[in-house]
Amino acid sequence: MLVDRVKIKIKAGNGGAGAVSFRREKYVPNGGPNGGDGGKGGDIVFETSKDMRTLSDFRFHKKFHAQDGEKGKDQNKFGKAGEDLVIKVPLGTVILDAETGKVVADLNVLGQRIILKGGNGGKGNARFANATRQAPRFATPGRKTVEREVILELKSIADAGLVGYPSVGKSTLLSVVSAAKPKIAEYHFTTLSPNLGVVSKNDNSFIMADIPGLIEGASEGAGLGHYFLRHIERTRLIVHIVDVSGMEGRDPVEDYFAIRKELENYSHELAMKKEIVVAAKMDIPDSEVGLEMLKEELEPLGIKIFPISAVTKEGVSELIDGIMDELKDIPVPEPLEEEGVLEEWQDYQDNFTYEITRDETGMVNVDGTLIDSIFERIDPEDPDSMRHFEKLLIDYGIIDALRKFGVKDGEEIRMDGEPFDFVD
Ligand SMILES: Nc1nc2c(ncn2[C@@H]2O[C@H](COP(=O)(O)OP(=O)(O)OP(=O)(O)O)[C@@H](O)[C@H]2O)c(=O)[nH]1
Ligand SMILES: [Mg+2]
Repeated sequence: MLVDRVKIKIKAGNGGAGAVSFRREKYVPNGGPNGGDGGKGGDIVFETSKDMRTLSDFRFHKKFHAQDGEKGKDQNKFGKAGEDLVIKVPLGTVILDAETGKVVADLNVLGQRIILKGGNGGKGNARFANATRQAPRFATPGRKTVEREVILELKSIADAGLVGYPSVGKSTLLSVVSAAKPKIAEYHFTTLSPNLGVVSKNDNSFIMADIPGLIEGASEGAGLGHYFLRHIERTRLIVHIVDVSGMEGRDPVEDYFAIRKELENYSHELAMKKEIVVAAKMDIPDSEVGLEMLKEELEPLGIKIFPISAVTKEGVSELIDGIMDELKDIPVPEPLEEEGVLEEWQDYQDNFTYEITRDETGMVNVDGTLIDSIFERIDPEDPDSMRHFEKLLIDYGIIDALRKFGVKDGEEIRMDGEPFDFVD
């Protein structure tokens, strides 16, 4: 089964916590603070590959968490940064926000792109020493990151897309004009997932996509047609292959219009793309008859027909010239517009800070934008909401941080100025 749409979870690494530690020297009873900063969490990086053709790697692997940064250490040593997690995807993969369906990123160029940034490490206590506070007993926690659920959707990037009924010779043509080695056989639906090949001639080249055969009703899902048509949504030129040999007992003119109808039903935009027609299997006797029928119907409509035989290679070179000629005048499609999701996510994360301090009276205070945002999400009158509140405190590492800070069971603390009893 073709896998070209998957839902996965991604999360950049948390920042490591800053350390609380003091110098220990011979004869020096109370050395200065020397707790180092925590390391930055690893990023989530997507890398496009032109050799990957499906998203099947994601069928069973759906959770991608980059490494957390290490905690800071004593002697002013920084914690190690978490390793980035590089996720390889086929060229042409679109990332959508699973919650809103918004376009997060359109990975339509070869290379790497950071999608989620790792959390910054917390600051060690060494950083908090000043003239009046010589022995700070606190450090800041690393920045926690948020897990995001995204949908990966593959929309192949190709200049020319081969469409047509099953067994008309699409894959055979691709194998003859490029280095691609698609499966070829006389039965229908030999091709089960799109194949890409680079076609080069003289100093020019373009990418050709071979998709599985279409049948009537493809636009409504017959033969998985819908999935396949997605792959040619972004091709610049449609190369419509019609078997004119009559060897399957079908009428080439009817075939042509039936496929046109499916393209139109799928999307008007797709149907509006420039198209050229290839009359295939010209080496077979009787194909001349089919070619004439097709010419008679299509030439008055201004449609160009290229007769070829992938077996004898007759007409193939002229077809490549013809495709290159058409592509000269068709602009490269713009990538999908990214809808500001990455900025929103980053913003959200950047604002997530909190600090634990102990004031002159000994009271522990927890403040910061993270606390604000948690309070925004709870209703103190509602027990369910308060359970959620506790869970959030645990998830964001605040309980742990308080415990490490030295808060004892039953001790009263203030969060955002509100009194709470710290109960483990
Ligand atoms: N005689 C002749 N046979 C051809 C030619 N091109 C393809 N064939 C044969 O037609 C059959 C189908 O070819 P494929 O290339 O697999 O067809 P397809 O359009 O990719 O088919 P699906 O992947 O099933 O949609 C194979 O048996 C090929 O050998 C040609 O130019 N001449
Ligand atoms: Mg095929």
